[in-house]
Amino acid sequence: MKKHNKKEIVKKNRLIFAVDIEDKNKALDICKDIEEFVDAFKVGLPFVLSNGIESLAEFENLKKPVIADFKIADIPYISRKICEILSEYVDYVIVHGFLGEETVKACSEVVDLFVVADMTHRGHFISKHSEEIARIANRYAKGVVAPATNPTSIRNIRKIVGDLYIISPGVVAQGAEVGTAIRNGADFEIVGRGIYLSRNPKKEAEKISDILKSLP
Ligand code: BMP
Repeated sequence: MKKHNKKEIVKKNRLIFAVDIEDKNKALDICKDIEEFVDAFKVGLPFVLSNGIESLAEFENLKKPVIADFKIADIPYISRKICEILSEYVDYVIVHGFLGEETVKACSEVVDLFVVADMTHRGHFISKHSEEIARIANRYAKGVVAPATNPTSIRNIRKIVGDLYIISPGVVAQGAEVGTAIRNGADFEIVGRGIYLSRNPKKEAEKISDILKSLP
């Protein structure tokens, strides 16, 4: 396996596209089409389980970095192994923080991380531990994932993570308005369905990034 050519995430459009599309050609076509309006592609299990891990290599032809969203949550040894495999294809990996410091540290030794500090849906148990998770992320990660659907949570997490990147899902399809997360301290907003289910993904991505870029 050739060494992956690392791409850094740069804050310009402040938009990350969630590539939760099973059809590889459709996914890559949309990514190419909207690339100028996003800062990274977040690729998760729907894409990788449908197309195989080798399909991640096809993102090499795009200019923007890839964040693998597998929300890794296992013992340190296994989590690190998964991150090591992913590091051959992607630029960043999302891991869960609730597994504790040892798991996050082990992963951070092999790839750059974003740590899930809180989530967008109702009924989970992560919020109770968001601050502890944010403190762990502070030591080992490039950034954290925090919910656009809960601006108070973003503000609390920002106080702990200093200038770490906060990337924030929940925008459009899950009800958060474009710009809410950034106004409350996030660096990037993550949008999936709001772009790929729209009639014209390119126009939609441009519209969203125009709004995000205009924010202070
Ligand atoms: P959508 O814009 O279609 O709702 O997609 C949101 C994306 O962000 C999905 O890939 C989902 O896995 C991810 N996500 C989320 O929605 N909430 C979280 O708390 C954490 C996530 O990673």
